[in-house]
Amino acid sequence: MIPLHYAPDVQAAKDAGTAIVALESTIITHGMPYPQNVQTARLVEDDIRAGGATPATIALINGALHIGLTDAQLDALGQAKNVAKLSRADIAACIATGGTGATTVAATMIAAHLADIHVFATGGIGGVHKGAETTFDISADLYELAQTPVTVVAAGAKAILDLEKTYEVLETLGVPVIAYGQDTLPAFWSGASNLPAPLRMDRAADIAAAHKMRVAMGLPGGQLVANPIPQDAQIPAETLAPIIAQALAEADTQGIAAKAVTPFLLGRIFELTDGASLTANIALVRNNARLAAQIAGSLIS
Ligand code: PSU
Ligand code: MN
Repeated sequence: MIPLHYAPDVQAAKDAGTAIVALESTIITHGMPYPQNVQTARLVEDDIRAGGATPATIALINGALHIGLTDAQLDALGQAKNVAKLSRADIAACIATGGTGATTVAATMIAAHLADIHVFATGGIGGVHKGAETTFDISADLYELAQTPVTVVAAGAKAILDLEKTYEVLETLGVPVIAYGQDTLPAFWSGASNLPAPLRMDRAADIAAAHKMRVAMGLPGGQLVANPIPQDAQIPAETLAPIIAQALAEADTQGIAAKAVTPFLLGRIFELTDGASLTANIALVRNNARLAAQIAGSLIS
């Protein structure tokens, strides 16, 4: 038996058949500093409620997969040090041994699917790291999108990545990448990249219809909805480029590898931008939560 624990409001939404949006916890434990991480997690949950859906933040606590966290659980997770970062490779072992950990995009998709939740909002997915031709560092998030039927709303892949290679891999894996309301793919902290979007949709209802059609056709996997950061919150890509380059160079010099790469880069970019990257990250996650609530609403109507 899989130890799935539903928060009371999530259970009530499941029973009533109303809209639910899943949220991940690695962004809380490894993506943002305390206390902004917990504050943001609560704001994002409120945004989803304001959009007419029920938020379900997912984490593993003492071997139980929690679908929806209490305020106390959220706060404890946000303050905890050395929390495990759980992806597809780790999640079953961690449950089986009674562990505690935060779920990445990949692990959150797995948990959301087990909980029969179809829409999930986050900041930016993992992808192909720069230099992957030597490191082979490609996020498990991409392969999860290819096999687990959850629509993930993100501001695209994080701009610390090789975006061109990331979208090539998604195309190879047959993952629909839908830019919301524009013809180019967004670039996380920046509204647009120079990459054309494979698909564009302007209405949440169309995204929901495409999700349903994939299920009806028996196509495995989910969809990536690439939702640009609100214009007034974005940081121009030219401003960020030298900062990202510096953070990448430092990661290389310090031998940062595997799971530590993304948290290290986000942390350094936060420091090098005097917190501006975090402000933008908060704005884009909230924007994704609002769109995800609309998609989840469209899916049930
Ligand atoms: N979105 C954010 N910040 C984050 C993440 C997403 O705004 O920190 C997390 C997600 O959990 C994603 C992970 O799955 O970063 C990517 O990690 P990696 O590159 O090691 O696969
Ligand atoms: Mn990696």
